[in-house]
Amino acid sequence: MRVDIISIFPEYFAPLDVSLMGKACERGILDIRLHQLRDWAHDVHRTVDDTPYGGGPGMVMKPEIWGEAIDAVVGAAAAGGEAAPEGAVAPRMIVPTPSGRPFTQEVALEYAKEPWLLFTPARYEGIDSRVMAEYGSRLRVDEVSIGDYVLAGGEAAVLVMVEAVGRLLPGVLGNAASVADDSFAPGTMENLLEGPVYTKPPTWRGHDVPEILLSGHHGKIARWRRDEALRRTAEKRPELLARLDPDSLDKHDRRLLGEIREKAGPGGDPHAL
Ligand code: JAH
Repeated sequence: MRVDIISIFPEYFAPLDVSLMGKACERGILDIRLHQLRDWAHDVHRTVDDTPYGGGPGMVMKPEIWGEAIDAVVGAAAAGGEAAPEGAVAPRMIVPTPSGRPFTQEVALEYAKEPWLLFTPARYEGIDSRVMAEYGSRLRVDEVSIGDYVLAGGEAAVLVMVEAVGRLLPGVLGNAASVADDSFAPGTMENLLEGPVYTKPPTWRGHDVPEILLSGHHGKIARWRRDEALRRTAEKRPELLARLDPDSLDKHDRRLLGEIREKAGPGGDPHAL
């Protein structure tokens, strides 16, 4: 997968050379290309921002600079100056913003199927909206939020998304099964949190590893893990439980959820199933 990132802080992305993402880059599974937005500025000060129309605090990123930068990065391939990734004419463009659609595991899986992503993280109050309008009719543009808080800019959100997508690419994780067992993974873990995990020693500072995990009974262990996932989700994320597909629940699941609901009583969480 090719990933282009246009930012006034390309150095912010140094962590992508570390650990799993670094390995994916070395192996050629991920081809990350960083671009300094200011390279497309017009003045000696390399200005990328201006005051907002209608007044108000802060500054807004100028559309012309972004337009020339995106045209250069995307068009270099289209113009034949440089090869686009196999089968890709144009990238999917992703703009992090608190007002975007929520980034979820489902979105990460969708992005993992793309041959080419272009991230355009903003600073200040954001990018002049006409940039998203212009490229919305030329590329597929997603305005995406990684959570309900405001950052100083979109760069940290890009790091989060590249890591969430990158680990899903074929050959990046050693064990493909771990992706299916992840919290939120579509299928049996959809809308569920993973339960607790343990390693050696069997007793540490008086805390024991649950006996079932030492038993070697793989069927019973799988059932226990599922119970723990349901309990933990009910405890920490009751609004997720409400979104569980009833068809995805077996009779053990239903019985356990019944018990959990009984304990919560009529004054239990109103969002719970
Ligand atoms: C802040 C541009 N969803 C998290 C998120 C994403 C982007 C931004 N903040 C939070 C942001 C300032 C300027 C983008």
